[in-house]
This record gives sequence, structure tokens and C-alpha cells, in this order.
Amino acid sequence: MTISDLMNAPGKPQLPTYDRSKLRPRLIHLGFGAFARAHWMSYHQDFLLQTPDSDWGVVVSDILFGADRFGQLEENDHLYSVLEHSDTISNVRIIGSIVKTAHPERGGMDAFFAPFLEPDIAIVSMTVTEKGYCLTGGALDLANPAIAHDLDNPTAPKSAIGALVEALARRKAAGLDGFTILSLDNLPANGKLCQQAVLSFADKRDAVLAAWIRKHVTFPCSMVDRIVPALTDESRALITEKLGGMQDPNGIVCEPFRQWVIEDAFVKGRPAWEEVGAQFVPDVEPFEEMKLRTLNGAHSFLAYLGYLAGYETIDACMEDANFRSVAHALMVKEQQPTLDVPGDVDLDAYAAALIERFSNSQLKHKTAQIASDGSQKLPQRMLASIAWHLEHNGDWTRLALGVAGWLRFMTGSDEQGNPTPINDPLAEPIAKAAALLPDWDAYIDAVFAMEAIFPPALVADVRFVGGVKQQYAALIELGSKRHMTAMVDC
Ligand code: CS2
Repeated sequence: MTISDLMNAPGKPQLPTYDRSKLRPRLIHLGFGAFARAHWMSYHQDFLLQTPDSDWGVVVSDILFGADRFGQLEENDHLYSVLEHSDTISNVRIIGSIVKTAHPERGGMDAFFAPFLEPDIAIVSMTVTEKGYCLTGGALDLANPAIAHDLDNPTAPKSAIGALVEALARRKAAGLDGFTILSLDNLPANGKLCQQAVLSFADKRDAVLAAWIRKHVTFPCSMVDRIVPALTDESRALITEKLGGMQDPNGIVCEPFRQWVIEDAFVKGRPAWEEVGAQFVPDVEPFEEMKLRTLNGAHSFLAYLGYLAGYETIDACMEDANFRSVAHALMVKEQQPTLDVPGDVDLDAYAAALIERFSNSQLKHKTAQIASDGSQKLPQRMLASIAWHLEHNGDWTRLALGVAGWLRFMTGSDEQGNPTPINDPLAEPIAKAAALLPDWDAYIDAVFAMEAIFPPALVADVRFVGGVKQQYAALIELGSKRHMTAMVDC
């Protein structure tokens, strides 16, 4: 049985009510991971439900991973399910906006690029994670192996940036126009960073192409929010149960909450996503900073310190009153003062809602999952706020503990001496620094010298180095749980 068979089954989840035959390829999404499946695809689904005659169909694509997923999607008539799940809500939806898939492993590079040559493609959105942009210190990392490969082999790219530039080169060669590139990743000024990466790559490749891209492509910024844990056997089983016994290999479980704030800079039109809850604003940056520092900053804090304390999931951290209280204080006392949001945004209510969302006991969002790629996450989640506090003489004790927690996690072993699950593009140099242990002073100095993570101006400030080392020492002495107790009253 496939998802389409549900069509005739009474009492089963509802299939999309819009006319799927009207959909044409107009949007391409690069990076068909868990987040995209649960976040913007659900907004787009609502848009199509509200605009049943619309032709805004979606092509989903990936450059390196997930080819098998696309086969399974095709077997299911391009349908998949999203289960919005919390302690009070359990709502399964069948997403029907996909019309095609594209992956180099399924037909080669020309087949992958074919949808990008459809004249009506107006938007290419992407979720490729922080490291997918191949940046270092805000600029394209020419030493990144994927970028180096793509500059040598531009027609067979391995990076998202190389793929976007090649897609645009093919459109230009075919006499077509450009499209909007919409970044949906958790980076501050994600559109601008994406533009920087794409244009730097294009400049290196061909100045005429780069000039064409500057004229024909826009890169709006966006803030995206929905908690979508990686699938586990448990969540797979839950989806199967909700689908009446049918397995959906592309199904995903997420929280009911979602938010999407977008800069309105689309070069070839766009769906009216504002009609289904997306906010279009002239400047997204304040919203991005609010989310990255408050939500993601607290997430990373809980991921490292929670993991060290033996908590496997974020909701388990929230059950510990000390963790909950310190995470809340981190948001309200240390992240909020650094933000400059529009007057109608209530930051206290935002923080309180986050504690509620983190407490969702149905999601089982793993601390080890959030702990991954810390070298790519720390700058925008914690270090930018610390720099702000140093400038304004503010209190950043909890942020210092967050950085110390990351350093402790990255030593490679937990408080019981068991290996920590390190998954990070800079794992190798950090492991080299960890070889200096037990001299942790030297270990921290070696990690702080990594300019890809720590701005030299920050590391030159003795208050920064001293503040983090003080928290690290306390963490070593007391362990995460006991130290968190001490932090409650600080
Ligand atoms: C998390 C995010 O894994 C992580 O780093 O902090 O994926 C987080 O769940 C989302 O940004 C929520 O919108």
C-alpha cells in the first residue's frame, strides 16, 4: 500500500484537496532534509489548500545525500506525511506539493540540472545547514575541499554553492532569466551570506557570469523556526500508527509551532505565503538574531551541558528545575539585552513560550543531535552576544558556561569517561588541541586560536578568556549537574 491508496480509505488522514494536476515546477528546494519537509513545505501546503487553482509546484533536490529517499517519494506519488505532535496536539498532514525530484545519483548531472532549466522556475530555496555554505569568517572558504573541487569541476559540483552557480550558468547559456535564491538556514543574514558565497564562487569562475548573477538573482533573508528532531525508530513507529499501519519513509514528526519571517525581495514573483501566516518584513535581521540567540543559543547551551549531565533529550533537561531556570535566565538576562527587535515583539513572552516548547515530551529532541556542528553554531548563538556584553559591561556568566560546556564536550569524553559523539567539520583540529589535555589551559588556548570560530578581537580580550576558563574550571570540579545548581542563584 502507498500513501495514494489512502485516498480511498475512510477514516484515514486527509489527502490534499487541491488539484495536484495543475502544479508545475516553479519552486526548487535544495536539501530535502527533515527541517524543510516539516517547515516551509507545511506553509506551502497551506497556501495550496487556500489557493486550489495555483500552479506553484515544488521540485525537491539534493546534491550529495538522500538519493534513496527520492525513490521512495516517487513510489508514493510524491506524497509524504508530517505529524505535528505535542503533549496536547497530534495532527497528521499529507503534503502534496511535490511534482518532481532531482538528484545526481538518479540520472546524472544533466538530469539533476534539468528542472533548473524549466523557464518558470522562480525560486530556489535551500536548507543545507550552516556548514553547507562553506564559509569561514563570513567569506567563502576557498580551501574547503568541496569548493576547491567545484572550482576545478564546475559542471559536476559537490557543494550547494557550486550547484547554484552551475544552475545559473546553464540558465544564462540557455537564454533564460535568473531566479530568487531563498536561504532557509539558521544563519544571521542568511540571504546575504548566501549571496556572498555564490558571488565569490562565480567571481572565481567567470566574471561575466558573476555580473549576470548580480543582475538577475536576488537573495532575500529569512528567519525560520520549527523544532524538527531527526527521525528515530520511535517516531517512525508513531507515524506508521497514525497512517493506519502504513510506513512512510519520508514522514517526519515536528512540534505544532512554526514561524517564518521573510524579506520581500523576489525577482520573479512568489506564492502569497503571507496568507497562511508567514510574515514579510523589510528587515529580517532583528528576527533572526532574536531566534538564533534566544532559541538556538539556549538549545546549544542545553545540548552540551545537558548531555554532560546525562540528559538524552531537551525535554529531560527541562524536567530538571535547575536546567530550566538557568536556560530561562540565559535567554532573559543575557540574550535579550543584546537584541533590538520591533516594538510589538514581546521578548519575555517569547522566552516563556520557548520553555514550553522545549518541554514538549513527545519530540524527544536529542541533546547529541543539537550538539553537532558546534563550531558552525557557536559564533551566532553565543559569541556575538558575549562580544556585545564585553562592550556594554553586561553579565554573560551563563554564556561563558555555554562555551565552557562546548569545550568540555569537545574534549571527546564525558564526565564518566565515555566518548562524546562528536560530529563537526572542525573535529580534527579540535581533537588535536584536545591531545594537550590534561593541561586544559593549553587545550582551551589552542581552540581559541581557531579564527574560523573565535574572532581574534574576542580572544584578545582577557575578560573573555578568563571568564570562559573560570566556568570550565567549575565544570571540571563540580560536574554539569552540580554546577548548574550553583548557577541558579548567580
Ligand atoms: C537546533 C535547531 O539542531 C539545532 O541546532 O537548535 O535545529 C532548532 O531546533 C531549530 O532552529 C528550531 O527552529
